[in-house]
Amino acid sequence: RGEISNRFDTKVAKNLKLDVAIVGAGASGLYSGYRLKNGKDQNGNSLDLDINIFEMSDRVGGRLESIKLPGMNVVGEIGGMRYMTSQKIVTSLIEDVFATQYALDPIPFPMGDPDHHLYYLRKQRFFANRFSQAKITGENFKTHYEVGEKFQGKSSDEIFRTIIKKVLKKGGHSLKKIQNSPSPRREWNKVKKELKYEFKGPYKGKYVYEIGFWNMLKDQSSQECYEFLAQAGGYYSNTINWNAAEAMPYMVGDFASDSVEYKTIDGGYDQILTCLADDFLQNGGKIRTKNRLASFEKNPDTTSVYKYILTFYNMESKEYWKVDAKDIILSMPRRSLELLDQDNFFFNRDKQKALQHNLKSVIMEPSCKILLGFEEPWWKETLGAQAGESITDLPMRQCYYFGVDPKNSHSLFLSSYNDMRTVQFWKALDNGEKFQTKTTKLVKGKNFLYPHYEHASKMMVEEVIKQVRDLHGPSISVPDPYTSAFKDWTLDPYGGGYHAWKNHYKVWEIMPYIRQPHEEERVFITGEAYSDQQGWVEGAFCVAEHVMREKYNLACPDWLNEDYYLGW
Ligand code: LYS
Repeated sequence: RGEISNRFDTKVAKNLKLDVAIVGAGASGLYSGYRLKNGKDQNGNSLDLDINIFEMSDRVGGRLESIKLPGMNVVGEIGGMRYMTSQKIVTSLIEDVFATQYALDPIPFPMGDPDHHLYYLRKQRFFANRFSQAKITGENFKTHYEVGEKFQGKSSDEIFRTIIKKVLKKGGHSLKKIQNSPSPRREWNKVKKELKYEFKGPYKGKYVYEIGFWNMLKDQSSQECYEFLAQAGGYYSNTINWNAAEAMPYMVGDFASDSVEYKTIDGGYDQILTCLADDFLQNGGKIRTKNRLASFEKNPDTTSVYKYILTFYNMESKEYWKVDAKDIILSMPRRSLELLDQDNFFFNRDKQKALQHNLKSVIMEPSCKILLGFEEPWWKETLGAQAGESITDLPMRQCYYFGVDPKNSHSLFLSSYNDMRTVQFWKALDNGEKFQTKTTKLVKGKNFLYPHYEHASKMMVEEVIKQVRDLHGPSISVPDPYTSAFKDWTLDPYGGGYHAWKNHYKVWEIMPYIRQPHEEERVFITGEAYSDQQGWVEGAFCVAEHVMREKYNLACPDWLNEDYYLGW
């Protein structure tokens, strides 16, 4: 992985003329490059195009970033960390295409055992199995939330499912039927369009996509029950007031589902993207890092086949330079798009009202992670946890008991995975003295920082450890960590760790619109942000695959089932 960056170009290249300029070397940009170079048209022929991928940072991978902390051979994920086996593009690439080509090793992403995971909500500490156990013993387990008689004793996952089933039923649909259909996602998309909210009250007769998920949850339960759902669910992003119709399959297909299989790649999830990059380079593509797109214009020479001129800022030479291209694929999230020149022909804020309106159809969701390294996996003996997570309403929100180096005891702990409003809590601590890596029996030298990722501040580590101790309670002693890493995906150019559709917008219209906002222009937009699997690599891949089929006439790759549903 270290060496792939040696094959990136960072310099200004004069008189560059391209068939396709892809901007952004994250999941959707790399996938687009890979498919354009590797794919075949309907007649089985390669496209033979000149393609460059431009990237403003010095690395590829976007919001996937696997790092190695000192003193352990366990890889830490500071960004996206897993996939679901129901997601066929990412799964086939990892387990089929690249498993042979690059010897990728897909491994389970274990969620551990709820008998050994904790909840700490409103100062009440209990094991995650408490709800299911109470059912066996007949106890009507009461949390510190007045969720009401109807929902008391139910876990947040159960309540989500109960509410979603009920709304579907009243609208004339059945969750079972959707989930048992050959393509639940295709079926959901039909339902999302037509489902009406048929309950008495302020939302009666509205389409579900017109209301927010918070609106719906509160209406179906109470504000107090909503608080329970938001906090016990681990992610604030899942319960903000986003598009209720989009939220329904999102919740039952993943977070509130009991049959999800998560996996990752041994040695780091970002290898899925470095493999795409490597294949693209091997097939003659170029990746130009440290080049930031500033703007793009139409070629004043209207007879030229190179319809567009892109202006890049080269971070090394600190100069602007120009590239001619026939097509542009903007593979970037909302914030990155909005950082581009908003006065050019494409974005023009006075003239391109539809695009400007539609770009705002998604909410950018702040999120950050704090990783800690420990000399011992303290959670194993005291808590009995092998993997998986504990959840709290404290600003750390979710922690994950990650791997232990098989050769020694140094262990990785995701001490905070949090999103939306809690990110501000940590942001304020992201300054001052850094937490220095300490000498251990395996880490030599003293007080040093590793250069290739950001460390947490001393203050942040002290605060997060305090919360971790609070969550685990007095009977579990949590030692001091020896090293840390911190990543806030809210910062530019990302604007957030992931995205969510706003209510009211007709997602089935926006998705195809965003892929090619102006019919007469070959400027495409791809990425997770405007996908129907937001917060997942698969979302980015599906949108890019759509562009490959619709705009480049590529045939379905032989490793993917022709019927696999790519979404709207
Ligand atoms: N895919 C992400 C995860 O597994 C979830 C993002 C949640 C966004 N609402 O944690």
